[in-house]
Amino acid sequence: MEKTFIMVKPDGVQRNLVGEIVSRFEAKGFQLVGAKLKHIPTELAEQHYGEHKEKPFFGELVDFITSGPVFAMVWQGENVVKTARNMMGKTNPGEAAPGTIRGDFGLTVGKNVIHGSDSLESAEREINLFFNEEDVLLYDKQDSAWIY
Ligand code: RTP
Ligand code: MG
Repeated sequence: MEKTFIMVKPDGVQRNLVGEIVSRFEAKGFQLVGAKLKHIPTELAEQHYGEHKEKPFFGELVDFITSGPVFAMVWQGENVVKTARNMMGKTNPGEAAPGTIRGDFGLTVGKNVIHGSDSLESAEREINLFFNEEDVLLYDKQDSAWIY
């Protein structure tokens, strides 16, 4: 089953948006299979955003993403990579549609609340950067006495 890497950025954690964002992915029907609060070391931030290392905003991006804890997650479900990107909205919150996470909660491109993998290849790379294999839990939804 397809998986993607989603992360509430430091601004989202500071603004108490973790629960709201988790709720949106749960309500959509995706399954949470990995999660942790993490203060990203600079080296990991530079690896994660390696594709942007020549961009003028790279230093600012790394400073921001390492400025406080992020909430890193792995979500699973059909077409989750693309659907999650749609739920996040455009990179610049000023252009992101209302109803999307960035459209509803973001103001500036530098602090846009959430990260999500942009392809299947990125998802695999990013999940491996942030999670050990044993910390991604594959489990069935159970129809048992304790779900009510
Ligand atoms: P992300 O990787 O964080 O999920 O965002 P994205 O795919 O929508 O956008 P991407 O092009 O990968 O850019 C990564 C992050 O860099 C910051 N950025 N700043 N100042 C600027 O012009 C600028 N452009 C991009 C954003 O915070 C973006 O999320
Ligand atoms: Mg990106």
